[in-house]
Amino acid sequence: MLSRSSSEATEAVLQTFYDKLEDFSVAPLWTVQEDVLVNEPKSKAVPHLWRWSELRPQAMRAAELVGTADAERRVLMMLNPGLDGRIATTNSLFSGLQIVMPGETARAHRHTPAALRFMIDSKGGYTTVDGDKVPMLPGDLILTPNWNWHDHGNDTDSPMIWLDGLDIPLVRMLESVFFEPYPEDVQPITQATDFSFLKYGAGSLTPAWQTSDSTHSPLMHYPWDKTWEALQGLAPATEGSPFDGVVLEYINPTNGGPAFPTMGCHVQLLRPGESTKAHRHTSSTIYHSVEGSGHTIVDGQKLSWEPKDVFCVPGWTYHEHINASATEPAVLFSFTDAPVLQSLSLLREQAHPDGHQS
Ligand code: GTQ
Repeated sequence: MLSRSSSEATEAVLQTFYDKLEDFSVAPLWTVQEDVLVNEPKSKAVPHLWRWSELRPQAMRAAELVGTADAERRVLMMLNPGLDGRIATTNSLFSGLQIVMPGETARAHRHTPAALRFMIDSKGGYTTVDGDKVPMLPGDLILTPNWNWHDHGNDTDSPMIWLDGLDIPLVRMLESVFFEPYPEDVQPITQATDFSFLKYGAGSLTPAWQTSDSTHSPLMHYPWDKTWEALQGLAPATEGSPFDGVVLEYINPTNGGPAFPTMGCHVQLLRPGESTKAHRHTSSTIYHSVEGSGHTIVDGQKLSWEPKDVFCVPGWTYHEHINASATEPAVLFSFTDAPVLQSLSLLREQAHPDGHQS
């Protein structure tokens, strides 16, 4: 009969042994076992809300003080207060507020972190993505996948401000960051304007003469009018998700997959007075309220959002959304690292046992 063994070693003897082990760059697992193999995840990131009313003036101030010749990208990073200054908004995701002033360009470059832009304020302007000039109007989602050249330009008379979403913390952790400036400030436009939208924007009608085998969506532009039309059309006809209301994913039109292998994007409509049930998942999420006001309860904490605010839900924290208005819908855009967890068999989801948090 085999059994678990005991030892008589004293604390002092053990400590001497542990100190000695350091000489060989090893350490005992058994003293830290419970820190490593936790029963369930506990993110160091905390629920947090960034107010548009506070950030917009700071972005305008940044535009006064710093030019795009000095700042490769004029971005105010949203740093999670729980992450000790790490360049991260949740454990794996980054978001920032980028501003491009009338007449400015942000020069062409490419990098391995993938980026998405959700347009907040603009009367036009564009991002060129690998030769495709993509217009940017409020509510538009624009993708700049891993290693695609991109430069931003504002040829209007009003500031462009948008939400950036990148997988920077994940790519840094994987030690796979590469960056390259384009030889010129602005890359040439090699396609018809908004070419990816012309080619793939119909969604259910895609080019039949070729296949796309890229791991990201070949569609770089998801214009707001189409998004809004889809939400408006569907909302009266269905209950939607108990956790997210009428929630739609921005998909890769060629295979139904997420926008990027590392990040998925969603938009959701909460009907007037709607409150969702609470759930949690190992993926983390960054939200931006497109319109409407309400609150999201995250880990028992109430985050009250107004139009254009940004907030984050760390992984494995219960959350539920409430549209505070009795008459107006609320719309939230969000992005998530769920595709990463999904592809590694690490995506878990759990409904709150009581339906709602107390
Ligand atoms: O627009 O290319 O928020 O390179 C961070 C890094 C945006 C961009 C960010 C970037 C960009």
